[in-house]
Amino acid sequence: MKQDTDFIITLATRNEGKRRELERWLHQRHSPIRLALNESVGEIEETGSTFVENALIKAQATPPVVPGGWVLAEDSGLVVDALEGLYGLSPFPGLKSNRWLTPALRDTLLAQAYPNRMPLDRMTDGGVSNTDLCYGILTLLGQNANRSAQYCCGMVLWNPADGVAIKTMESVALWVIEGEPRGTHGFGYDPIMLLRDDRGEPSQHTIAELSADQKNQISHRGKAFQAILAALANQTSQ
Ligand code: ITT
Repeated sequence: MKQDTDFIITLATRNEGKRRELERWLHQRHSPIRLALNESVGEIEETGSTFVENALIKAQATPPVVPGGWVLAEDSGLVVDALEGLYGLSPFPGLKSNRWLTPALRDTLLAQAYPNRMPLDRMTDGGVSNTDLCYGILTLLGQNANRSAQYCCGMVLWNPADGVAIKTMESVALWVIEGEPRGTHGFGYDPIMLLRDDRGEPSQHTIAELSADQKNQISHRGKAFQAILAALANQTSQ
């Protein structure tokens, strides 16, 4: 990185939660890198068969806001071991974490289990809320004792000027709670997810009950960003 403009990386996402987490991650580390959004990019069809393939598709569909600059994209999702193969998704919900629950399926699945569930929060592109997605997973798991899960993140840093792509894939081990979603931080499935330590023991608090800094220290996204920036530093120092 030689010029000031090289410190601006264009972030290819429409998800506010992801943007907030990555900016906070850079801020905590006093990094000179700044993230910019390219507001002119609409929804990008995710047609890949892996998280990394989808991240590359998003990166390549997003022109950098700085000529010659890098573009960062990630595709992430939840994997629930006991629900493997459900609705033809392997892993489940995997690449479809944001889209597996249609409004019709939500109404069938949740009407009986949670007739008095909380009002809708942020709507996903699929027309259901993050709260619905959480209740959907809880309903499908029911009393199942196997509550093992992972967050996965495929991340790509892409330079359209020279066609270079730096790629990584990271995950963190989780455990799905029993009972009601808890916590207001983070986004997506965080209110129903506990972290697991090295011995596989679930934490006491859900990820949505952690502060932004605490989540950033352990998140799949933070781990992926760390690996990408290390590879970039390695490349630019050669
Ligand atoms: P972009 O494609 O615009 O980046 P998106 O929300 O559609 O935004 P993905 O296709 O990568 O992003 O879907 C990821 C979904 O997986 C996300 O919307 C959440 O439901 C879930 N997810 C991923 N990371 C998460 C996290 O850190 N905490 C909670 N849920 C997460």
